[in-house]
Amino acid sequence: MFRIFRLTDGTVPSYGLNSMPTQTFIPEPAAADGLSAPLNPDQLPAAVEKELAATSFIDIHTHLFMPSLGKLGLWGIDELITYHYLEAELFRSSTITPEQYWDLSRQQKADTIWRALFVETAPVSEATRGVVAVMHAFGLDTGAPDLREAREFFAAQELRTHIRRTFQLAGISEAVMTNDLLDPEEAPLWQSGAEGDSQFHAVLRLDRILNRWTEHWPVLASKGFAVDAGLTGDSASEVRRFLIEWCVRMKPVYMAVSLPDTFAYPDSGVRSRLLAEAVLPACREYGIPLSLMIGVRYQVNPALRLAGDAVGRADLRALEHLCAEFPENRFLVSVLSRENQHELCVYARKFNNLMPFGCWWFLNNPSIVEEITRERLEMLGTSFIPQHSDARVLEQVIYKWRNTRRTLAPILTNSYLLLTQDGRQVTRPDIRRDVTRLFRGNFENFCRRGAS
Ligand code: RAT
Ligand code: ZN
Repeated sequence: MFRIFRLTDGTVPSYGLNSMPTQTFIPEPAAADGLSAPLNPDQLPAAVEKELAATSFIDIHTHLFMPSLGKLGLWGIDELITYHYLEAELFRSSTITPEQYWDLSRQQKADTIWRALFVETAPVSEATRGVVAVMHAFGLDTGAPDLREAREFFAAQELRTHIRRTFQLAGISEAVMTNDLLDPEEAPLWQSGAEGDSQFHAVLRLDRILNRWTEHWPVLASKGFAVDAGLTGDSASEVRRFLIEWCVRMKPVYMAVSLPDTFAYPDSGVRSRLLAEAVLPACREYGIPLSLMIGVRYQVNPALRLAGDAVGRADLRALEHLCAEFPENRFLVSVLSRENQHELCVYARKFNNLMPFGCWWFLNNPSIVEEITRERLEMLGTSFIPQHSDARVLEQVIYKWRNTRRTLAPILTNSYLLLTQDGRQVTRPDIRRDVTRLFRGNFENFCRRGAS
């Protein structure tokens, strides 16, 4: 059974996954109606599709926000069309310059993208096809000459009802947010007691602290924490105190950071010291994992703003050192470079405090998801988390999860087919157990493991 996590003062935080009922998604016992009969090879595809459709997933990394965080939560057609994945595609299909584009209003931007990527050309890229799938899910005209009908539809929705319907269409029960404790817009909302929501879990995102300490340490200092640029004196333990204070406030299910392709650990920089002396001790104290998303080449084209980042191959020995040096910590890890995927699987075989997750950002295309997922199943069985949506706009979860189910169905089917050919029978409850483990149980158990 799961242990209950206590803070150093002996109190038990009532945060997300600690308070989740542990039995909710245990597969039903085999029924006497033949459901547990061995499946023939030709029954496997439909059985896998059915179990994938029937299981409600946990979306373990998004940029969505619970309703009490107000305007931070993006939704609706103009936000969908101006997703930064589509902005990057616009500049390839239009003569508009980034400078001209940034000067437009939100609606003018969406109109420009709609015209260039949906009217004047077939929307066959993954991100454009996603918009089509979302519009279709809501019964909107996917070939419309303009966005009038779609705007009217979204303007008529009541947010909380719309969130419930969207999650249902996506087949997810919960979404994990990305909460920046140093964001001047977001932090005050938490400080004034933003109302929790059982469909959303918080995550303490540490990019500003770990990647841009020189710029951000004065914010901590201004809040009364004795820190300085060089991390001298009590600085590290003060950062740790700051993080625990935010854990108690936000009740995060994990802490997280996105890291460059040049990420190294250990090194002589301030980030290594912050990790070893503040972040990892705080994760241990609060009993939660640290998520490392490694491999971004930040702002290779700053004119594109959010769309201006690229990818680089990382040296995953940093991960090896962290997993070995901190066996009491758990690491949820996604790597952005296709070339790093195999090494990640090998490290996961060496360290059970490492949980690979997702096919992140530029990897979230069927051809690459297929390759990565097959590799993970072959090397790790079902002991990984295949996907997260990374949705920035609410309705994106519909297409991202639909695509994940569609891509994964034949891959899982093929694994079971090979298994039956090798002499092991497969039943529907077997498939249900595995799908539940991949898309819920592995995350729930990994987050709870540190609770003491
Ligand atoms: O996928 C994205 O939207 C990226 O821009 C990043 O936000 C990335 O997912 C991250 O969490 O840093
Ligand atoms: Zn993200």
